[in-house]
Amino acid sequence: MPTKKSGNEESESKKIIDIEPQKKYDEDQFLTTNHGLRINDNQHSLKTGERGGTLIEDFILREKIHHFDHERIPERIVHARGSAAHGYFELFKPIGQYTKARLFNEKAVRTPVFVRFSTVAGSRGSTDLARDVRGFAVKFYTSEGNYDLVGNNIPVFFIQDAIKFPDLIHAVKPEPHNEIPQAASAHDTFWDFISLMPESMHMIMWVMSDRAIPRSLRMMEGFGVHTFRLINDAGESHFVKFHWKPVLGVHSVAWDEAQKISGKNSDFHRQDLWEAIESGAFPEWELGVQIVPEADEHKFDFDLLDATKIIPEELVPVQIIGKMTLNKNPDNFFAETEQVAFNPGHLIPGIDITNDPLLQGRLFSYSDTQLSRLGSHNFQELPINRPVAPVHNNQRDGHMRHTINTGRVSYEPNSLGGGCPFQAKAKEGGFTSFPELIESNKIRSRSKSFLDHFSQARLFFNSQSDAEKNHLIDALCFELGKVETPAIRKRMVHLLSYVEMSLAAPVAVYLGIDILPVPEGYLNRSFGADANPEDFQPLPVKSSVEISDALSMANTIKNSILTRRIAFLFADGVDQNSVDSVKSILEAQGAVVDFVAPRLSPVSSDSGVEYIPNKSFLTTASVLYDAVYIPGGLNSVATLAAEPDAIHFLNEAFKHCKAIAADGAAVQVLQETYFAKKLPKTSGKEEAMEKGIIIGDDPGQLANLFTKAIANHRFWDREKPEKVPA
Ligand code: HDE
Repeated sequence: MPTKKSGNEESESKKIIDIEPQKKYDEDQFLTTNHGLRINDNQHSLKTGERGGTLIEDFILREKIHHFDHERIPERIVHARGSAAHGYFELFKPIGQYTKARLFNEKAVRTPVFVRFSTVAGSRGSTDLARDVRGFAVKFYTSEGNYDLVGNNIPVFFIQDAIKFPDLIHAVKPEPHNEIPQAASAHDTFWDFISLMPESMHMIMWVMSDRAIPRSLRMMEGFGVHTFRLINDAGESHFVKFHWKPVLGVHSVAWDEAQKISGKNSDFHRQDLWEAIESGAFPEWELGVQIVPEADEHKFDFDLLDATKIIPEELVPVQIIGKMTLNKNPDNFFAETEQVAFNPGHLIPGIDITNDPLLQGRLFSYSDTQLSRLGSHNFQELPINRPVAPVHNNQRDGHMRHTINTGRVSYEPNSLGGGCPFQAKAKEGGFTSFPELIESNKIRSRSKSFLDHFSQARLFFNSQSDAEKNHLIDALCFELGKVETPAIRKRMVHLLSYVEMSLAAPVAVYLGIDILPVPEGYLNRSFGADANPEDFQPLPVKSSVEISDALSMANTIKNSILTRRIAFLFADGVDQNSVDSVKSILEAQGAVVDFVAPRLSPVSSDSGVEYIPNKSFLTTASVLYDAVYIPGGLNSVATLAAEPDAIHFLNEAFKHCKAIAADGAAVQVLQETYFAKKLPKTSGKEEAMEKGIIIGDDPGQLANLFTKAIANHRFWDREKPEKVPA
């Protein structure tokens, strides 16, 4: 619909009329100090005369500045940059046969959740589009206490034992002498470490794939990573892996695009999440579980306790049991997103941990890190961390205590407090750890069942589409190309050759390295000083599953354009019908349309109706959109054809394999692009669809074909053969 005024302008002027009188007369709105004193001058400090020095007695100034000086808390050592939202979880399919957790038994209950997504390596102010793992941490506020599923968007991890975590993070973070590079793994220390840790090879495949540069936080999977236990009423245990499957499918951007987005809008993911929720397009994920009976623990060719392994879905299918919806943005970033404190040890009855040595180390780390970050063990009392289940215990005092505990009893057992609070029996909801039988020596070692480091890396690589394989190879060329130490590059290429020659060879050619056999005893440093290195050589295992469709994003859901951003490029004289009809069809399916013009001043259409551009070529960029449309209109088309910024916009969209549509009357603009010679001769044909370029004279038909092309996400197949400069 054409508008005379943008939506923003209207609500802006309305706000002033509505809120101003209320502010003036509402007594609660007076500015006060933190002890409640009303302030009558927030413009001047107290001075010895108009031009005199400031008096130390100005307690109002002192309080304000002191509070300000202490506004920052230490950022998280990892996962510092995050974006979060509130929502709820609904169960479709109770799984009482496996777990007594009410969360997974009560269909009628909507369990509130708070979810924080994050990058790992970058600081709080770093870019969203770094090549990195994404944190996917969910806090369920259940009636039995908070349950935290603190996962990632990648189902495996770099290391097998928690004792290597500080080494890994020191290696990936900016190098300590010069704090370079920020939020990037493409540097010597990271690859030095990785090249000496063959166990990381499966994770490296995921991190070098497009999974590490998601299109949106709303379009990525989540995984619990470790194998956990579910315990039912009878006390029986089943192993479980948790999966979050995004309803919009799993989609990524191109690496060149990711780097450009980092410059054009480093808050790209944060803003995307925020705007989707504000617009009512609530992000959704289905929760799936892979269940393995206790008796099948040793049935697989990998160890369930090894966090560098997945359970291929071909071996154990993912059963969908519920759905999570995020429907509310935080009110305050610091109070909620920054202060939320997750902990894999926040368990509820019916869910328990396993002996995964990576998980075991995490159990200690999270509460410890909260202490240094939030300053006190009373962080559980912060509103965002408070459980909805009542808290009764004898823990007392400490910094910043909020609770006012009454009475004289803070010990148990007691008679003076009537014995309260009582311990709960298991049937009263008390937590009992799974009584796993343990018969072993105290030992620093690793199970031989952890020594296969390559079979699942190979499974991942071989399961990718050709375009995905190319991206992975390109990512390795980029990352290792940034490494300056030749020996590190060599070691990495050797390791890659253990994964798959068709992966290692192009990387070796790019780097100009020969693939040589790896010296004996070198491949695994995960042995102690007194151990025999021979005992720790990687096992040459072949995965029983050779291709897994679930591992390729080419097989993801591609049936929706909900929340996809489409740029309409136009100028004065644009054909109104060509704009309105395509826009209404796209918007009816939930897409978001931005008008992009050479200037921000109103654009008059051929019918005289004015459009207010949301963006100009100066304030936005092709990389911030999923698709581009050029409506007709003689003058508009002529202006754009002569506008280098518009042509660059289109060339970039083509380079990043996006859908591009043009009214039949706008072909002149396309003809100015680098990809002009690849344009289909006829409109609306299969051939056009295959390339993702749609040209048509009938706006309705064009919009429908365009919709299919946008839902397809990207036309990766045209990337290499039809590469254009942009
Ligand atoms: Fe974490 N991790 N981690 N981690 N992790 C933290 O806790 C740690 C690991 C994950 O949005 C820290 O509160 C160790 C695996 C997420 O607030 C810290 C080890 C997985 C988040 C910590 C791991 C994760 C964290 C830093 C190896 C996927 C962000 C701030 C044993 C299953 C949560 C904090 C949020 C955060 C330690 C490995 C996920 C330092 C020691 C594996 C999503 O405690």
